[in-house]
Amino acid sequence: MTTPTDDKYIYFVLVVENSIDQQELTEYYVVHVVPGGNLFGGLEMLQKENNKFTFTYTEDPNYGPFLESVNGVYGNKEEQTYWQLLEKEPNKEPVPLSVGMGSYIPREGVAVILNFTRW
Ligand code: B12
Repeated sequence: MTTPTDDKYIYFVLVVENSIDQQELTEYYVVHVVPGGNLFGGLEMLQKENNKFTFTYTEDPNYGPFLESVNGVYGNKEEQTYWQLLEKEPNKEPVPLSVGMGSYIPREGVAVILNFTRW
């Protein structure tokens, strides 16, 4: 893993949680993106560097990448489950992202939450 000491990267915490199966432990990762880089790029880099994190996505013609699975847990239309994306600033409540992971640009110090839930 590269551990740059200059400000070449933006760092944020990624939280993977499961509100449907409470047995699943919440996981935390430190992710980096290039300045102005999107969440999707950060997840790609994390997957490359950390063998405990995997994800899959489908490509939507209008909105870009749709997060389909995280660490082997898949959203499912029939069961109405999906991976919800949220942003949490320090000392604030989490807020669902209004754009997908291909359009969201993480800022230094935020936590991004991937929450497995129902619609
Ligand atoms: C229904 C819906 C959903 C459902 C889709 C499943 C279902 N019920 O069938 C669920 C709840 C899963 C969903 C999730 C999300 N959604 Co949504 N969703 C919609 C909504 C209201 C209607 C889409 C639809 O059915 N169109 C009609 C069908 C016939 O067309 P379709 O092309 O086949 O629709 C598919 C795509 O829209 C896709 N889809 C839905 N949402 C999203 C979001 C992203 C980023 C992608 C790539 C694809 C995608 O799922 C639809 C069914 O297969 C639209 C707003 C709107 N009124 O259009 C928002 C909308 C598309 N969603 C949006 C967002 C932001 C999200 C989330 C990122 C929210 C979040 N914070 O987690 C997540 C996706 C996270 C992920 N895993 O990547 C935004 C996208 C904006 C953008 N520029 O990226 C929209 C435009 C709402 C808004 N903010 O104005 N969504």
